[in-house]
Amino acid sequence: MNHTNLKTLALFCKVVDNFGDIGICWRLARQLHLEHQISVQLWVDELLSFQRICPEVNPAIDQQIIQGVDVRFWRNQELSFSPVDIADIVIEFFACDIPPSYIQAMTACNPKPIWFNLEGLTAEEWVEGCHTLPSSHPQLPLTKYFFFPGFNQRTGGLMFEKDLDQRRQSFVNEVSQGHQFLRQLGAQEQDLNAFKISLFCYPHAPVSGLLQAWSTSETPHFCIVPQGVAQASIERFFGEQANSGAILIKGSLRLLVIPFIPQNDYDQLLWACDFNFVRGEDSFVRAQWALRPFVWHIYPQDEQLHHKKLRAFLSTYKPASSTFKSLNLAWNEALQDLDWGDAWQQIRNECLQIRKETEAWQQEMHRNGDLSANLLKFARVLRQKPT
Ligand code: TRH
Repeated sequence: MNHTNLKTLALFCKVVDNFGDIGICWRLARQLHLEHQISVQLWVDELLSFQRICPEVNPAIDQQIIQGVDVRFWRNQELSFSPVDIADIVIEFFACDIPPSYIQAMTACNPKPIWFNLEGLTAEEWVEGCHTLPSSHPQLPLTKYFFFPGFNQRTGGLMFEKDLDQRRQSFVNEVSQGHQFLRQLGAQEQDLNAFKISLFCYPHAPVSGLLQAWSTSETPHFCIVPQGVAQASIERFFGEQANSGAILIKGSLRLLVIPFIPQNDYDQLLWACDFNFVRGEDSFVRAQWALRPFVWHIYPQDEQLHHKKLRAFLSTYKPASSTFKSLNLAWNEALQDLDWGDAWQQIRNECLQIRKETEAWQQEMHRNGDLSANLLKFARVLRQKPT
């Protein structure tokens, strides 16, 4: 038997909240299947959120093949498994507890599956010491390995598809393609030449200062917001309802509310805009691949832990603009009293420079290797190790 022959993988995803958990797992599952010919089972405990980012998902069925990935509804912890069901590689995302019967069946496999806990992304230094660390099961003869995404070679890197940059480049080189994409979302002709912004943030983002800056700007601004995002703040600012399809207008600002769009389309939205507001983990990484300036709304944590994470990222990230840093800090309430109008004017002047520096950042990140390839490489090393 060829012990390096790892062909099957089970990825367990608990949707804790929002879309990042399934967003990341779906991306990883597709990439492992498409680029590495791995047969992937994706176990998800909540199919409705999945359907929002992938409309092919039918939330009413327990097992379906989507884009080559075997999607299974993770109904409960009582699901029963035997050794033949167990994949060569098992990933639990964000330390979700996989079903006890699955773990029990893992012990009966020979060789035992390679078991990972895929963790969340942070630029903090401590992850370098924890990445790939083994953790023995307290009772069973099984070892689980921590795998951390990250921004340098001492981590698992970031996810990027092989053809991503080529797809992005052909999209941005063909201006009409971007315009056509925006028209389909509901943009009108005058919006296509405005300064285009996509807005994806948590409800507590201090949106009004920026809406004010855009509406009083000397140049036209066009903002695209998925329905439900910052809805209360937007409605307060415009004094109108912000339902899907609405175009809200104030001064130089036109704001279009769109429905949630499929994950691949969301990439195109990032490419089609001049500036992106992103959040969480997955859209934050995709904004970096879009090579546009962005502002990151980090997922809030107790005791302001997220401010530490934000600062760690800002000191790692290549573009040196101090306005970029202030905007990101203020957007996350880690900096008070920012003059949004001045800061916006300033960042607009720096956009070209930031774009250039972002390209260098992207090349550096790509040199760390793609997360899915790094994970498989490490799994193969583990499989060759004598047990
Ligand atoms: O939705 P998020 O805030 O997700 C998460 C979760 O809160 C998670 O629990 C937490 O651990 C993590 O953040 C840090 O943001 P994120 O990560 O950007 O995920 C959003 C996903 O939704 C991403 O894959 C892009 C996708 N998306 C679409 O497919 N269509 C859309 O219209 C939009 C706006 C996003």
